[in-house]
Amino acid sequence: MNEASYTPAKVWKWEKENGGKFASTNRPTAGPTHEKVLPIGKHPLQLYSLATPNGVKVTVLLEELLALGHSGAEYDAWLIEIGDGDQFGSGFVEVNPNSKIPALMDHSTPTPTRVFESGAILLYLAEKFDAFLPADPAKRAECLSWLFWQMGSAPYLGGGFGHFFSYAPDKMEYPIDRFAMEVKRQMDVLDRHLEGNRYMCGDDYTIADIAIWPWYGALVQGKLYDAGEFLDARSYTHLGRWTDEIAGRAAVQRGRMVNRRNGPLEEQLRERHAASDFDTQTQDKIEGAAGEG
Ligand SMILES: N[C@@H](CCC(=O)N[C@@H](CS)C(=O)NCC(=O)O)C(=O)O
Repeated sequence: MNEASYTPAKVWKWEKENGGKFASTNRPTAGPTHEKVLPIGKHPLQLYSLATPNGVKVTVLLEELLALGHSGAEYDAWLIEIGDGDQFGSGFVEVNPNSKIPALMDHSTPTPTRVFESGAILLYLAEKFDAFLPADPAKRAECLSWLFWQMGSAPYLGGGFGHFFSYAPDKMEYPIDRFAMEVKRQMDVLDRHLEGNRYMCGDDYTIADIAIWPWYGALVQGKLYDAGEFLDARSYTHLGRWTDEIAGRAAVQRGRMVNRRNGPLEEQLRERHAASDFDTQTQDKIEGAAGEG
């Protein structure tokens, strides 16, 4: 496809073979494509997810809640393979009609409660356990402002910059340039704010940090779209300081392993059903045991 020669048709039609990563799963319609019942484990919270930045937000918060001693935050994390279309199974669509991970079912309520959209899940869990969300109205407003800033901003980073820089079949200057400019502006917003604040909402680590770190922290660490150098991400030094501090938290290190399908095998805990799984069920151990048999 040559961007300069493209004239849109009068009415858009779905060309299934438009190329690019995810071309086989992306489609212009909603609803289930096949029947599939979701598994339910023994814990109150059932998470259906994958360790993309949006998925990692939730597993980090759950691990942080457990680290604080909230045993009600025990969870089963089931793997949803979005590349295989699991998000279009009937059971998943019942939990999230928008067919995107992460999706959560809370079985501790009188009737099970479904929650979808990572921001809604973070807020639901923070309110349920009264943690990582300030009680003071002004601080709470600041925290929610940054939480919703992330929800509105990350699509320009992922769906805009990431898509055209990394996934599109051709490298096209116009969209890459436009979205790189916006992502650099967003990093500057964060950098200026973090110059005077330890965390996004001041002295306390909150769900705003938990939402923003998996996207913008990963970018600074060079783990997202291999774009750290292109965007000169390490030049945002306050953002870098915040990134490194959060990366050092034990719960963050555990959370980013859950439902992971890429990277070193010892960092992949594809499903999580117990705290001990981090010691016994990582992919290096599972494949090692299979090799011995
Ligand atoms: N706004 C949503 C975005 C969720 C989202 O985009 N999830 C992606 C993975 S990061 C997904 O499930 N994609 C599958 C698809 O689009 O079919 C949230 O924050 O939860």
